[in-house]
Amino acid sequence: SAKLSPEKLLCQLRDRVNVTMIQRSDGPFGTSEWQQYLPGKSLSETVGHLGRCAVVSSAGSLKSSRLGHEIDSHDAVLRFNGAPVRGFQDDVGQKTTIRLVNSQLVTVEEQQFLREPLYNTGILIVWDPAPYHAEIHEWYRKPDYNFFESYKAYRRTHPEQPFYILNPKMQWQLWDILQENSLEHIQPNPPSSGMLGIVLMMTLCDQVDVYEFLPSKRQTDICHYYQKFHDHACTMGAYHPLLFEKNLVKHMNQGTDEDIYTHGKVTLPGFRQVQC
Ligand code: NCC
Repeated sequence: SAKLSPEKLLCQLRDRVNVTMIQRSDGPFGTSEWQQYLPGKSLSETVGHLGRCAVVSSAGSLKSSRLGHEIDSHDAVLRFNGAPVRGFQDDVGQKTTIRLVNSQLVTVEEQQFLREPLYNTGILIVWDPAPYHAEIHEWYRKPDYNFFESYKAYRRTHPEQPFYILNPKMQWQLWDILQENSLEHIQPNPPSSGMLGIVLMMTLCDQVDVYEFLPSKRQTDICHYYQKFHDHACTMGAYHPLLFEKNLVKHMNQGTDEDIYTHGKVTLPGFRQVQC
């Protein structure tokens, strides 16, 4: 259903989605208090130049995939929310370079977030659903989940671990492109962590391999590879425009349909490789 050619779509994503982390110069974060909390180094300084990257969805279809070695062969691996590696290495690998978490987890599951060693590996990035194209001050006054105190508490206990806040403006820049390339009307909710993470890695890496975002032959109603919970909405979407995200990613895939079927694997170019 996508309207633009894959090449044009990649250019639109590259040129219109501004992936940045909150910095000291971002309005309400310019206070002396926030200076102590925001990381001193930029994300690109922290990660350096990345070649091949893997994005690992949390889908149940990763179970029994035995993709661990392949995933770990990448220069960097992105995981989401509370997705564990311990006990699941054979299927999802053991490397975690970046973990993208939503503000609900940081707020509602604050005690686990502050305590679980799972979160202490790699670079953390938190994102929060902002109002449609809201100005940063408006979002700061009314975040979807007020995760700021929990963020600060984590920073106090883990001052050496890089922990960024995703600038919320990219969600709606990305959503606009999803809407423009879909024939149907999309609910005005921000893209899933999965889709945000894919675009984030496209800004940092030369190549991005995404695992089980487009389901393989192992497709299942089991929501996560690490839980027994069944819900069809996990793969197809309810709150997030997940189906539209998946159509868009399928349209841009540079790998084969065979790779999707057997490995749930999609290959996307990093924006540095895209010529417009
Ligand atoms: O489930 P979640 O997502 O943490 O999954 C991370 C990303 O993996 C992709 N996914 C997941 C399951 C599945 N069967 N198919 C998939 O393609 C999606 O791209 C998804 O984004 C989120 O996006 O942040 C989400 O977070 C959870 C939950 O908040 C966290 O796991 C923390 O506990 C949401 N679930 C609930 O609120 C109940 C989920 O809707 C979205």
